[in-house]
Amino acid sequence: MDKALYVDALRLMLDSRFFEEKTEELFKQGLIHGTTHLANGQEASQAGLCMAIKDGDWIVPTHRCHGFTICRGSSPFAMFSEMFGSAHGLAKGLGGSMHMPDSSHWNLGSSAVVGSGVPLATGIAYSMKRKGLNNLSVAIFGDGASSRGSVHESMNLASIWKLPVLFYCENNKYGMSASSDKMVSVPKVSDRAAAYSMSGTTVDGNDVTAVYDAVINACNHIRSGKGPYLLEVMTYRTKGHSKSDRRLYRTAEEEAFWLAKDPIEHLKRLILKEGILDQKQIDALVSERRQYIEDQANLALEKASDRLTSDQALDLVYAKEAL
Ligand SMILES: Cc1ncc(C[n+]2csc(CCOP(=O)(O)OP(=O)(O)O)c2C)c(N)n1
Repeated sequence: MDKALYVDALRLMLDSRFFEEKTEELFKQGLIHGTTHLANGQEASQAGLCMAIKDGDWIVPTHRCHGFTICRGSSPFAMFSEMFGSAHGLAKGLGGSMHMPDSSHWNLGSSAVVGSGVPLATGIAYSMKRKGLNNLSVAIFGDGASSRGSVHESMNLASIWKLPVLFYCENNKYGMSASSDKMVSVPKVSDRAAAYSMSGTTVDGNDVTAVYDAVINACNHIRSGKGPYLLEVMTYRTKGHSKSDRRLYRTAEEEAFWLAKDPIEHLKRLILKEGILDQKQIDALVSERRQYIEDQANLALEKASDRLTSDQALDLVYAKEAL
């Protein structure tokens, strides 16, 4: 990653972190309903991927989608609105935290069904190949999802048909309470690439520069017609799986180890070391981004009662002819 991009990466990562912090606060205040999956600690994976792909490349995220959605370019106002159930939301308030599609930013959105986005991304890649486009799709999935049949079927077909798809495994060490060390039968998820005659590798997912470089490399491979690529990024979710998780399945020592590897603090140190910004400028950027997210949340809250009528909602859910 060119040093000129470091500050852009920090800005995106701060927006993602503050979005998660604000979301947690709003949940605790009872202003958001349902559930949510926070990705604190995974910001380098989200920013590194989204900065390295191009306009027209589609992503299909997971239930832990907020950071990817922000980094792909969606408005935090529309994302907060979605969680408030308002008509200003990305899915007009009908989806909530796990369903934030945004076609204007090439984001198909996600679903609660673990691993279900992978065949969809593979289908997008098939369509791109048929149309002769030089774009690709990114199938984002977790270490837990990596054991699902839909993921293996997609990899097999993508390899046979040499589809332009990046299989992007965000390994945050756990699928709910199950450690990937115990639940995945190979040392690294990227080892699975060989079984599908694909290229693949594993990188430090808490170092945005490593993620970015690895994605660029994978995309060059895919765009040159060599077929799909499996990239695994190693990271850690510092919060629980969802809002009710007390994290009893892991130790305080393990959490402290990963907190010391915080991707945002790592990038700040790099920016200081390279003399790109000084501490005062970093602090100013942090305050600016915190305030930006706060303002977006407040605006969404002010307009939260602008809801679809039930007729408008039904028009969106069912095709007119079907009614
Ligand atoms: C098909 C299916 N099986 C089980 C679940 C319940 N479930 C929700 S999230 C999750 C863990 C997913 O882990 P991973 O793929 O590693 O993603 P992460 O939550 O760590 O981001 C499970 C098992 C589900 N939603 N869908």
